[in-house]
Amino acid sequence: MKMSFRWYGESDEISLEYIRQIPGMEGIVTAIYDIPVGEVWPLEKIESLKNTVEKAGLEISVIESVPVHEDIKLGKETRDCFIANYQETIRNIGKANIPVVCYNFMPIFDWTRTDLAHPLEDGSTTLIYDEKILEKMDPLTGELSLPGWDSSYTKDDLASLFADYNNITKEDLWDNLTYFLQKVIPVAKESDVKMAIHPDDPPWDIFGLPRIITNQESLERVCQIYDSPYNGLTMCSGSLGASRDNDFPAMLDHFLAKDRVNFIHARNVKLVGKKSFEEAAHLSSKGSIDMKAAVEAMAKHNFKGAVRPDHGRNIWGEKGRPGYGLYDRALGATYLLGLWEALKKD
Ligand code: DNO
Repeated sequence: MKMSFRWYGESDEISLEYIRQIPGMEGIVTAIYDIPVGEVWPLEKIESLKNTVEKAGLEISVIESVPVHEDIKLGKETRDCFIANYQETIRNIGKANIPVVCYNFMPIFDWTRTDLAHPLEDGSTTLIYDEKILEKMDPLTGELSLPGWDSSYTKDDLASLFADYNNITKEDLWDNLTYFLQKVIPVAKESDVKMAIHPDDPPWDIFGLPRIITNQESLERVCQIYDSPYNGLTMCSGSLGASRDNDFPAMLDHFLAKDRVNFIHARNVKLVGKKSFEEAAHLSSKGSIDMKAAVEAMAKHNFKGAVRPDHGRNIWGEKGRPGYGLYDRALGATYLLGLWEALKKD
């Protein structure tokens, strides 16, 4: 495994220098954040990002994410132009020799939580998802502050997007994903860039919007749409593990055996209800996911790709980007590397 760390570019409060000081850290997971969704990422910008990372003694192991324009997910006529731009971005990422691109196919909202700084009894704070609170949230009227979505949407943009999705069923979304993959994977193959779809987080419908990448069956279906290692998965323990129906280590083992895992996100969640959860420290004992079993699967298949410690709590007084502070993620990396070393030595 290649231990990697997400970095939000020059605006990130955590410097590349600090990231490099985490023992065993090799890769950076990042993106270009100032290009509007749907436009081409110019090669010069990608190369300049790459140089910045390499100057700091690290390398870019994954681009997370190249976002997919809503018109593609909605299957609008305008999608062909956005897909052509996406293909061009993948070609440019290939020219810069960056091996993996992570993306998702969630309608409008990316990862969603109901509280970004929930206090824990030890004085740290964490992200939580409480089903009852989510049911009362209305993205069209309330003031939403969600961690992982494009806050540039106005209320009117949102209302018209919601109206567009009114007519979209899950099967429509599958058709639109199929159309996208049929056009993008051949280009990814030519460019030697492995695509890695991220599961929906949480893995169920929210705000009445359909979500389809939620379990083993749906990941299988993605793989079958285009049977190639270039059409692969981001196995995210926290997203998939939020559903009681998913056995994350077993799923990871399954898709590693098929050589379809191109990227891994490792974090733990504590399930506190049927559809509610708290993000936990990475240790198995702190959450509901058996992280040792997950790393065992990686070791068994000798996974060579990038793994990043996903969200951390805010600890030691750190007030960072929700989920993306330095300390708890660094502890997570160390814990994962410890498990890996022990298993590899066995
Ligand atoms: C959350 C992340 C997601 C992820 C995207 C991938 O922390 O895992 O925002 O980057 O869904 O496209």
